[in-house]
Amino acid sequence: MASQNVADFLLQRLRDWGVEHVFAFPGDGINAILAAFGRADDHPMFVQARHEEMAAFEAVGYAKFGGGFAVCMATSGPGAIHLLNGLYDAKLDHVPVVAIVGQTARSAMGGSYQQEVDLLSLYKDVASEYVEMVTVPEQLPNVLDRAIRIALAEQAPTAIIIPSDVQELDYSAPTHAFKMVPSSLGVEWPTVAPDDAAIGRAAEILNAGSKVAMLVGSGARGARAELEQVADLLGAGVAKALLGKDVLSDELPYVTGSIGLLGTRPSYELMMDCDTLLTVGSSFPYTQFMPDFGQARAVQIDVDAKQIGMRYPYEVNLVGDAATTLRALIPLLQRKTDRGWREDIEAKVSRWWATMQAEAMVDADPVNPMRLFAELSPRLPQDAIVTADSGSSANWYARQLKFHGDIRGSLSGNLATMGPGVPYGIGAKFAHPDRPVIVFAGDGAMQMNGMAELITIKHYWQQWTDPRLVVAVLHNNDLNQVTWEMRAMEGAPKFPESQTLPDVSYAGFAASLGLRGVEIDNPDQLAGAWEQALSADRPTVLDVRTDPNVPPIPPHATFEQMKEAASSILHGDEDRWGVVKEGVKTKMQEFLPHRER
Ligand SMILES: Cc1ncc(C[n+]2csc(CCOP(=O)(O)OP(=O)(O)O)c2C)c(N)n1
Ligand SMILES: [Mg+2]
Repeated sequence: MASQNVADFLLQRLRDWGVEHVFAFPGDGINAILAAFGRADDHPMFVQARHEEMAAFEAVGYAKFGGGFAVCMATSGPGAIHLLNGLYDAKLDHVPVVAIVGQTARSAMGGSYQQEVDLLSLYKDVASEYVEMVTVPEQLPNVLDRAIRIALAEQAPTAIIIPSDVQELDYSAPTHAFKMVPSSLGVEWPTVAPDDAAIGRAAEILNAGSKVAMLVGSGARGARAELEQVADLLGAGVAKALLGKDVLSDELPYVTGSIGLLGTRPSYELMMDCDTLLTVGSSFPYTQFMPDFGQARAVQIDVDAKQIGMRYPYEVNLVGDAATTLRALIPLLQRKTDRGWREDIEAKVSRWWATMQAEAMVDADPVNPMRLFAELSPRLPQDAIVTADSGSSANWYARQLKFHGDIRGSLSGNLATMGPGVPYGIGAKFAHPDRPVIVFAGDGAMQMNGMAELITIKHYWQQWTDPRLVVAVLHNNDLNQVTWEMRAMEGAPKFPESQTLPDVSYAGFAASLGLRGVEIDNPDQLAGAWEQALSADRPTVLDVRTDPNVPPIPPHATFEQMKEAASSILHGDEDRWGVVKEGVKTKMQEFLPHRER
């Protein structure tokens, strides 16, 4: 057998771990690995992004929707630096991503050499769970295997750095000798079962309450039946953290939807009025949307002891797998006989959905962005995967879309970075080429990253068994989410120099790539546009002229606060901002009646 170099072994080991795709961009720091991809007939597949940050986002999307871990790769220096934002997205949302990066040759290291960056120091924070440089071949299996196992065990990004000359060395395995560290493949995970006594104490608290609220997050994924049973026994309402939007169906009448600034009024009231709180698999950070201290007795369930016990003064912090822990709890729970609390929640939820529908139907200039989402909602395929970028679309994703069935959805929850919408969609397509994927992205996010990644879509879509990938662009010529944050939090008017975007035709750009590009400037086009995009034979870009004056009203805003906000916008520097303010004020007043209570 021809001798195998380190790069060949690296790819061999990735294949042994079942890795099918590597999201990457080339450079001479990884040239030997590229050559190895060639010798291996592109197995695993080298998925070429336009930019290393996009490669990292694609890996995050792939792991979020595909399960397991994902691999991204970049060259030394600039390539490794470009990966960082995507890797931080993985770190903050607890996603296992293994980054493999090149480094200058060992002979040059420490010589202030071209493209030489101290990558161990640079990656120390983002890959704090594990980052290691491979300097001799015998190290490789152990370092790679650990990077993978630790990424999975800690649900975190890890990184391995391989100097370019090491990649070219003949591979030699660790031997049965002093200072050699052999390694093996695979890992079998335990089910983390809760402690019996703690389950008893948790049940006592949950049985004692009469107004139970549940808060579920992405850590509760896979525990759908158990959550439904517990909610039924406790007569509880269930609010969902943004990353857990797909863990429980919005068709259940007691599911109050998203929580927080992007959340719903029934979730807000659920938390404000409850006397008992059960949190499962969520570390939703915003205390002001949680019950007041001393108001509720609370129990938290989380599989990760490092994440438990924060955010609220919980009485019992139960470490355990969500489904297993809930199953242990169920026999000890007494069914609440008074269903008044539950009935009240259900009435609020049904009123709220009607409010959302009414808000989506308010006329705007030209298209109300909420209507874009509202028209999709009833047309969402049962197996759809939905992503949203950071921007105003995150509000409408959270509030307007009714998830049900096996629909999956995600966004950059904790880093809240701009730019992952389209690359997450691409990652989703590689993880599930047979499922339709829908991306919502602002025009700012498209100009930052999304347009370049449409080129990646052009490059690969014909390989996907289901060609449906819809990118809906909220074309408002504004960095709208920040414009609204400035209005609401700074009381400041829009500053066009920072907020207004140059006008670009997203449909035209898509068409130039051979994708479907559809311009929409009339809300009556939306229904048909979704239907066509969801039955098209290729990816579609919906270029929707949305109105930047439609306010993302927070769930807890009262009618009075809304009126005040509208008037404070009006009483600024008329000369410069008058036209915009007039439009905003009128629009806000149109929304007020729907929030009156
Ligand atoms: C990398 C990065 N830069 C800046 C921000 C701050 N930010 C959050 S949303 C937003 C505006 C997004 O604008 P756009 O994509 O056009 O969406 P819109 O809100 O207009 O729908 C900005 C600048 C961020 N979250 N991430
Ligand atoms: Mg915008």
